[in-house]
Amino acid sequence: MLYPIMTPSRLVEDLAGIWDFQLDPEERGFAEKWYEKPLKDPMTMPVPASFNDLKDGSDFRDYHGWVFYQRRISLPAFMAKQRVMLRFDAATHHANVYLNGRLIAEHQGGFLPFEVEITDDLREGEDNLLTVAINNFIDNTTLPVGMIGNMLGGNLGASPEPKHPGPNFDFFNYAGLNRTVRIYTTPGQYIADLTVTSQIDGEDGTRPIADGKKALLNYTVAVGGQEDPALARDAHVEVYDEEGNKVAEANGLSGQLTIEQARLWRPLNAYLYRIRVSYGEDIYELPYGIRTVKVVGNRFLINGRKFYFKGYGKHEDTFPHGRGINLAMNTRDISIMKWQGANSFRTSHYPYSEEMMRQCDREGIVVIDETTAVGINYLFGGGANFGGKKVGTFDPEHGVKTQEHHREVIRDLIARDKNHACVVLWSIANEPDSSGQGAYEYFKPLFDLARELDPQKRPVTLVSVQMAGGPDTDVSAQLSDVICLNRYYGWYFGAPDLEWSAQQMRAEMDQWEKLGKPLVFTEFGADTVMGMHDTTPVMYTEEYQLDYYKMNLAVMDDYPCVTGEQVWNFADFATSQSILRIQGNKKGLFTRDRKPKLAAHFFRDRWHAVPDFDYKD
Ligand code: GCB
Repeated sequence: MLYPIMTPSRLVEDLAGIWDFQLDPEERGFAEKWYEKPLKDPMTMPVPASFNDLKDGSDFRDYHGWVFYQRRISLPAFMAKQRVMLRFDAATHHANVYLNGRLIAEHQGGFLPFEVEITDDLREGEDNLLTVAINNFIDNTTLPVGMIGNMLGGNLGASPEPKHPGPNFDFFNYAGLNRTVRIYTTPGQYIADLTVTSQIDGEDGTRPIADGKKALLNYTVAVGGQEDPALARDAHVEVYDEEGNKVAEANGLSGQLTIEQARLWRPLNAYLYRIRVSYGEDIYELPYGIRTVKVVGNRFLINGRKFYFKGYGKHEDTFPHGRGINLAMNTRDISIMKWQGANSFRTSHYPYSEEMMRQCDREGIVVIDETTAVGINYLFGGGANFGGKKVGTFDPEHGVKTQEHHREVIRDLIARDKNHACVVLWSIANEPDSSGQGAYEYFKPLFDLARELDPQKRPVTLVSVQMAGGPDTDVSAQLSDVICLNRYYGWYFGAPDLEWSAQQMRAEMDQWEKLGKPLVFTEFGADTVMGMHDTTPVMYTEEYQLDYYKMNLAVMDDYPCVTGEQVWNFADFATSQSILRIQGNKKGLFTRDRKPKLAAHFFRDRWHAVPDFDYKD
């Protein structure tokens, strides 16, 4: 799906602003058809943002159910001949969209875009009533997964079981219109999609590739509107370099472009071409970086050189935006990454905004792109609680029912992010029960799907939970191109005995090393309360976090297959309340407002010393 941009043929109108908003705790909204007329007693609500932290009281913050967003829209007469689209970048998690009282779209899944054509629904010369009903409901059919119970353990003697499922994952269930809502226009015959792959003449991605080689770009343009063979034949594609010089062109809806002396997109040294497509009256432009990604043995190669991931698992989480898009903080975060000598992050545990992906393309930040599949794991909290009976994650009767939606998410994620140079690895899921009965049957088709759909054939992984064990039990050993491990030796396992923890970690690593695949630590970390210090490094102090990391890194550095370290987490973040969470998860190297803890300075020294390429060779 194309990101909406202004071009000589397209207008984009951002619907950001203060909308009307109403909670619907008594579930009257649909029966009383709130979407047909102005909301009765609305409060104000900014869009885009999560609503949760914007008004006070736990009834509001922890609200569960339907909410209604509303505003009026109208379109200037000069746009009347255009095709008009209404696009939501992310509505979390379920959305029903009404225009002038009529349901025009429904979407499940809170982190990927959807759009609907409204050309014929708009009343010309009048205001139009746009209502978006959103539900933050999660259960064993949704991604992320919800369940009754508390994965982090509740207090003893807690109040009766909640009426609805809560998160089976460790981040606050922020909801609402989290990302931009836009109207955009195109001509009637329009460019619907663009797919580009590249090849460097004479190179297969296994040897270092220099700039200045010939690059071949294969492109396919999908179009919509009335079919017209002449328009298709005359479709024109041009490639411009960063200085604005035209370096290649071709005709037709698919074909090959030749750049005689290509400059490559490199981590922390990005180079983006501009691919400009014209089809009839429509014009669209795609920023595009040329680079190769390949796994050979236990090496992860970018442009033929062994890459070492230095970075983080992150969250889209700021105050008071919640999971609402925060362009300023994204910019700050990338600046901090560079300050620290990092080169990458994982979009844990859902696809991030398109703006962030485009910014990573520009800034040369390498991304592991993850789906919304977090919580496919009923091992947490001792198993899903069906009348006290423990059941397996993939149990046909009571287990997760997520596979169909999981397929949709993989399809939509790849459709959205397939052209990004920054994306080098797809993560199908975070910490599923990958050693559970039925795990292989669940995941094999999803890996196959990702491999089939990705035009660039990037490697595919799932991010493994410690409880899944080693290569003998964890299906990721068979399925993943890159082994991604979340490990908490010295925190959840073995703390505070770091020596013993190191021994356990080595024993596990001896197993993985034999597999001969590249391995990235996608999570390791210790909760650390900023400002808590001690001469003896006890848990939760900044000194313990530092010692914890030194121990983990000493082990990782001894294993040649380890091709990356991504700490958990970049910054402290909001979670559900529990006795294990102190106003949120405190494993950040930075506080939630991005102030460095002791360990942040340690990583700054380390990551400026550890090279981006050829580490340990
Ligand atoms: C994990 C999860 C992550 C949690 C983290 C923790 O394994 O993948 O979502 O936040 O552990 O801090 O417990």
